[in-house]
Amino acid sequence: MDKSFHIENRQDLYKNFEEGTILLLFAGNPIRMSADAFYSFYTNRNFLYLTGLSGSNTKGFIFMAQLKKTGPEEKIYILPPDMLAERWDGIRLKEDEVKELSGIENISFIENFEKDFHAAMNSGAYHTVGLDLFKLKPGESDDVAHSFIKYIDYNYPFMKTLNLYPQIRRQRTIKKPCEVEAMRKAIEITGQAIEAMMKAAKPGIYEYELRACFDDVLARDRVFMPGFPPIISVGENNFSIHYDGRMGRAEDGDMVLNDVGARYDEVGCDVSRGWPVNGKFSEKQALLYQAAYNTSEHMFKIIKPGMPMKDVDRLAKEYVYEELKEIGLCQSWEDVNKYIWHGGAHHVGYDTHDVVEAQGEIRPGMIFCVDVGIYCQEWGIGFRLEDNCLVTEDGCENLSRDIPRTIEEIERVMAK
Ligand SMILES: [Mn+2]
Repeated sequence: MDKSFHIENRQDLYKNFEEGTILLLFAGNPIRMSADAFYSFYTNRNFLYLTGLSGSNTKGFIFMAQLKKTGPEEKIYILPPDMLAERWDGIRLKEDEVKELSGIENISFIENFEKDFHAAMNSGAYHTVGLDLFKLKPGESDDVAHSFIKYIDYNYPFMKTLNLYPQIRRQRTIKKPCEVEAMRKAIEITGQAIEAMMKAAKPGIYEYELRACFDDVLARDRVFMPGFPPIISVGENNFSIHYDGRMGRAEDGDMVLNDVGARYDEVGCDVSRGWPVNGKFSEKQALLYQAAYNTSEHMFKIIKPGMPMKDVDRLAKEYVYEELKEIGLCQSWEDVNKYIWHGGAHHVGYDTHDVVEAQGEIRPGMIFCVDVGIYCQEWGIGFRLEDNCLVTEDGCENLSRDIPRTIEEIERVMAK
């Protein structure tokens, strides 16, 4: 992503806060797995959105913006060069690289942060510090921002604090053209990987073999970490929505489920396809798949700006119900819950379940999933059809439409 994107994100953020506010964002710290082993470091996405910096060499970085009368003053605190540490953990980002990626001119070393912050607190020029105070659940353990707010409360009790998260979330709701472009590339790579799995499939194949196929295609496009842990399941395992195993073996007549997404420029997509491992839909599979497909097509026809976001799941469910009634599986509305286990209209972007403000109406520039899952345990058939929908000025575009999705397209790809 060009740094102009991140510069604009910061400018948009500053507009919402008064002079005399300090904004602080932390890249985060590695989380310990066991003994002296750590989980792969993953840069806080709001930090990335505002600075353009991510990856294992951003551990511990801090971004500070001081909103002064003369305008915002920005600074990034990075780790200093350290020959011995870099020998083990890899080369650290240099000052000029950080400047180039972020568009922030003022770079300092992390050891200076406390001193600078103390000086700002005692300068009399600031009344508020804003931090990203997101927590998924109230009882969740503190991250670096939550720990730091306690430090502020203790050392500078006169200072007000506020949560930047709602404003950043508001900004992330509408995607800029460069994000849409990155999303298109992520989807293109994902499509190649799904097609490769379709072509490799045959009765007897294991989930781990399909997974290896997926990883291989992504790696060729230098995507070493997908947007989220891929869900690649077969047969009965398709009934576990967030399945995490790899040892399932596809028997002749089983369906394969892929709920996967590559990332490009850190922007991730989320696409699901369900298809028969033997390359030919059975009669029952075709009936259910066509129901999901018709529903999805219907949704892409009606989604447009102004429609309430919550209607996407509701209307999809109502449409599937009509389809299942036609097939004879549903007699009354209550029956539909036997087959529809989830909605799926979540936004995508830097996060797979993207951080947005989406309670209200659909607006141009939003990208969210249209996900139709049908789980018919009595027939042993479960799958979902999930595509990524870009809202345009007068309707929407199915960004993942080129990834095989009709019965004919899937059977044609698998016949090759
Ligand atoms: Mn999804």
